[in-house]
Amino acid sequence: MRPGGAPLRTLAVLVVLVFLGVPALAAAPSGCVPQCEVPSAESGYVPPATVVPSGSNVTWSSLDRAHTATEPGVPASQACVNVLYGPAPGHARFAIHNGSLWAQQPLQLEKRCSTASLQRDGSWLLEYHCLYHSQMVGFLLVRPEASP
Ligand SMILES: [Cu+2]
Repeated sequence: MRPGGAPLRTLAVLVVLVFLGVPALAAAPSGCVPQCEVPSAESGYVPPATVVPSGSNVTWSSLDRAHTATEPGVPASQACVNVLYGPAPGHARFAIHNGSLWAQQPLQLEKRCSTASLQRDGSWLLEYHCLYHSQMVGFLLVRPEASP
């Protein structure tokens, strides 16, 4: 990772979240913004930032080849989310409880997202990336309210 990369990306995601998140959240407080499915390609996750209420399932789908959505900074085997997807979409459920953000993939135990950061409003921000394509970086903001 180049020096200064993380702060720049954090700034970029905040701009994205303010741009698409706030007005849309006012209109639909309990849904995903803009949606709970993240299509992606080697060029990146689309959109790079998604806002979901706690308890939501997020789906990643591929427009080209195999990708992952993986918590960075920890071994992949310990990552709270390490979704491999390609021809078939991949899924994980995100929930806030016990003072942390947790993720659960189908047929796996729920794992704590140790790299997620708590925001002032009680939301948790999780950065994720693709293990195969270093330019693919995404963000998930999980809001504390329960899913409908
Ligand atoms: Cu990839």
